[in-house]
Amino acid sequence: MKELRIIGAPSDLGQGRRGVDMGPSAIRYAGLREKLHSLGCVVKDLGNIDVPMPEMHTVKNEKLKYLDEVLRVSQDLFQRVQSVVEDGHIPIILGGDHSISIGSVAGVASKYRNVGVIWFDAHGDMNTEETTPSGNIHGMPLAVALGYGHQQLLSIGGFTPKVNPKNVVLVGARSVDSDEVRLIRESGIKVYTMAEIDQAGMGQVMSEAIEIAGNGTDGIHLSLDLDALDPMFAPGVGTPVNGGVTYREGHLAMELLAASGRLVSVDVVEVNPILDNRNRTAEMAVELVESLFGKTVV
Ligand code: EXY
Ligand code: MN
Ligand code: MN
Ligand code: MN
Repeated sequence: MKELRIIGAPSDLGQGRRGVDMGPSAIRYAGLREKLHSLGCVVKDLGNIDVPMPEMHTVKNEKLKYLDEVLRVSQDLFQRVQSVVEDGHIPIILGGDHSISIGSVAGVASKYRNVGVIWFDAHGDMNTEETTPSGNIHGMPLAVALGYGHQQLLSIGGFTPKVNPKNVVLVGARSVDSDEVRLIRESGIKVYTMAEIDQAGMGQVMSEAIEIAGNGTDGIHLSLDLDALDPMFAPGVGTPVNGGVTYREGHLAMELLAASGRLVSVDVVEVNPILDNRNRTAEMAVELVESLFGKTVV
């Protein structure tokens, strides 16, 4: 029976909207550990990694905001996640913005050198310092995992790339920058935009995504960005985009992943309780993770 390990990564350094550093607390407040325990999971909460407080007005790297601090968070999270997967446990990494996946994917891939990835996101997260429109590193973690971007970000974990593009699937995309599109096409990853989900249905899309990320790999890392959900169901995110995944589509995706038995790790990112009312986005996140670990309606 695989055991679950919760790791909080309360970083808002990858983007400009304060509050997402409280994501781990909001998710814990929504009862993540207790609900997984009541599903029969063995779950331990390992607490949070340290996140540095940047000095005021220290714009060292014009292009990449808070680069030095993001590097420290990534290295620390890499080590924490690596020790959990080395123990044979499943890490549940709580963001924090999506830049934390630079460290989490490195930690997972250090053990599972042939890990597949399902990137559940409204965005491409495939920008580099050449293409970024914002300088926010939370728009870059998938590019970094694939070996594109700033050398210091790629060097986290001591190896690059972290993943093979033929086993990487982006699901839910509906807000991708024009320069990002070129890199996405060049990289060779598989993309299911909301249009494909509308046409084929989430069931078909996720079955294909699980096949792509899970066939012939060491397992699947799910990077769950709550902004993949329609803002109706996950309003408390820093970069909301209308026309997203519905409540049931989100659960179906998690239920199919649970049934596949191929999950080895999961990020849960971009929950910003300051932008929410009544903690709905964190509660949505917890519900999805419950479905990911086997909660069924029956
Ligand atoms: N593509 C835009 C940028 O790079 O700034 C927006 C990125 C949003 C990223 C969120 C985490 O998914
Ligand atoms: Mn153990
Ligand atoms: Mn993202
Ligand atoms: Mn996103």
